Amino acid sequence: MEIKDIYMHRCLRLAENGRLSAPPNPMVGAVIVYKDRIIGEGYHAKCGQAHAEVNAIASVRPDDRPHLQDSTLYVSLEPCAHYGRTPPCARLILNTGIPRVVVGCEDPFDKVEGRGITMLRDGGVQVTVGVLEQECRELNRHFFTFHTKHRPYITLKWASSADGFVDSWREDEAAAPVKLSNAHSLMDVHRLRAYHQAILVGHGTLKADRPQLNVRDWVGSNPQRLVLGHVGEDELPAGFTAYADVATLLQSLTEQGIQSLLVEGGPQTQRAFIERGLWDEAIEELSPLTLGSGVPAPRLPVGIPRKVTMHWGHTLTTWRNS
Ligand code: AOF
Ligand code: ZN
Repeated sequence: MEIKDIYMHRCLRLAENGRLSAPPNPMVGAVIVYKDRIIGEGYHAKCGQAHAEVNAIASVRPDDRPHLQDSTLYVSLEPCAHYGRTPPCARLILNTGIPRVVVGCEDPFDKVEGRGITMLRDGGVQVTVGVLEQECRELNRHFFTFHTKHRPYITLKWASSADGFVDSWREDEAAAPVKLSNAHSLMDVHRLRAYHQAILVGHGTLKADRPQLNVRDWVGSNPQRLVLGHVGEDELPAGFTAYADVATLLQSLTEQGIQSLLVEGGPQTQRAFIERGLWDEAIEELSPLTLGSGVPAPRLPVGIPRKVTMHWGHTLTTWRNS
């Protein structure tokens, strides 16, 4: 691993501190290096607050300030060039006199899209672009998908028995659903919820399971809770919103600036996304329980999973669609 990769790794680790509160802004980390010594670092903690570069520059101690003129700033995302909720970072870097900037990846947001890099180069800064580029894009895959595909990043998630069923056949609508998750995997589900801005089930799951769809077993705020299909006002629990179909739903979420959607519905809802190719990531939690018969789990038209992990007796399999 080259030295620039090591500093970019540090930027990525710093960036992750913003996971729960940076969205819809990206997670970004920055370090300032003077003669192989980190003299400043920062990350973007919350949408509307200071960007990573601003925090990194502010963290430099007074006795290290003169060294800024001969330092390198590493940042996991291209410094911004626009006036948004905060002023442009590229301008701040120029004003600070930092002569070298190493950028993880370009910013796909149409108000930036290379302009930050151009602004720095035009100001005489030596800019290197594309260090741990894949990792930097992967960290902000919700943000990248939203800005390049103009729709939210879609994660499908379901739990299945070892013999491939998501539930038993329930004659009685009031009967409780089979519990496939355990206490540990439930924490994982709630973490996943906290990392998404919206969450969706179908009207079937809403009626049968009465899910709360909130974040109880993890930290973070609740995603916007949505139901797919026609649901009467009187059937809709407080805090839930109903949508007619997949296309209308995605258009509305895009207009609201919602960058990530977690689909936790049953097989019918999952299929509505799978059939249209409208998904980015799918996670199946395989429980050791067997049901013998029941509602079959969804099937994906893709082969090799990206990742398989064992977690307290449950197998988590992740597929990617791109
Ligand atoms: C950076 N460093 O740490 C982040 C950046 O409304 P604002 O001012 O917060 O701008 C939001 C946009 O700025 C966001 O869409 C993305 O393009 C960029 N985020 N840029 O230089 C950062 N978080
Ligand atoms: Zn910025």
